[in-house]
Amino acid sequence: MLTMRLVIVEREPLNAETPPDALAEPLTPAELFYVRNHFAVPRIDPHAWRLRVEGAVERALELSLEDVQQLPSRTITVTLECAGNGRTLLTPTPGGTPWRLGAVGTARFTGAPLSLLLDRAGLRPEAVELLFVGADQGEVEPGRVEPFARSLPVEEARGPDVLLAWAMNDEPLTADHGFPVRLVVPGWYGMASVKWLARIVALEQAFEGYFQREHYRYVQSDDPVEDAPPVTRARVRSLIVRPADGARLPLAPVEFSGIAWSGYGPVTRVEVSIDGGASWAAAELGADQGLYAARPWSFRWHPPQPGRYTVLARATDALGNSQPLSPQWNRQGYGNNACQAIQVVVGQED
Ligand SMILES: Nc1nc2c(c(=O)[nH]1)N[C@H]1C(S)=C(S)[C@@H](COP(=O)(O)O)O[C@H]1N2
Ligand SMILES: [Mo]
Repeated sequence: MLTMRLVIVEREPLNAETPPDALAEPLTPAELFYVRNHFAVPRIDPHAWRLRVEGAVERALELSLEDVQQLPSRTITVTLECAGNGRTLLTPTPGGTPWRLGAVGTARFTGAPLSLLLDRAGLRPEAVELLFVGADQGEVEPGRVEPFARSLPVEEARGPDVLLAWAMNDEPLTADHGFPVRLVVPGWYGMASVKWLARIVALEQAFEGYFQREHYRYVQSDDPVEDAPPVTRARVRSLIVRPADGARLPLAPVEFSGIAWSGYGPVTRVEVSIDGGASWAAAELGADQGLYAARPWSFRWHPPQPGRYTVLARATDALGNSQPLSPQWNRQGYGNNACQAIQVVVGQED
């Protein structure tokens, strides 16, 4: 365990994947939880930090960290996945951070329900979106500096499970994960969970910032990016955690195990194929950590003979969404939830 490290994808700013073995545990320790940073991590003095709530509200608010921590809190176990997870498995590989399959992690997040704060501020009827602005910023195009900022429709932002989180796995947030306060939007891909939260603005029009209008869109063709559907909830997906891709196994019973999640509802079924997708058998589902947490699964297999096998896993959620066998390509490389395929070699073969 002590030897596990983040898998570095980019050093400056830090972008790194959760090591595969860490995904076998119900909770991912903060130090091993994938990091997705667009800009340098802002250094924030927790005493000077204030969260402003403004725009189309009856009462603008300004809260200290203590104020936020004194609001009634909830703790929810949430799997966060970057929308770009698995981008490098698309062909041709789109530009963008070259994620393999480790841009995902599960943690207990504690914080105040955002809806409480919105009630205190009093949203005016003109408000259509809530904008969340991070304290980090940088040049997104030559000469154009923007903070990392994302909006949510009012109905989504008011959901009871959206948190202003100040703890992760019962410890204060680390700098990389958004200290002192981040938004956590359970069920949505990670980009919605704005770190280093500085301002919340009730907007009367849809937000048109760089990370809303020009990114996080499922662009299929040469159409203008802003016309493409936005990336929202995490598509149903499973990962095979053990054995590792390429493992050599003895000719003896083996257990495949992994995790499965969906931002659209609970995972109801995981199936495994040991013949490259020709036939499927049901895996067993493990302990349920709640609606937003990845569910462990396992599958015992008796290899019939030595050889090379292609093993796939496929999850289905309560809405009937299921993973495709091959990914749906899109220009920015988001939402690749195709079934993962691994190879294992049983017996003495080379
Ligand atoms: N302020 C800010 N918030 C942010 C980001 C960022 O770069 N800046 N990245 C987003 C993206 S794309 C993801 S996937 C998640 C990653 O959260 P983590 O680094 O805690 O895993 O944070 C989101 N929130
Ligand atoms: Mo992301």
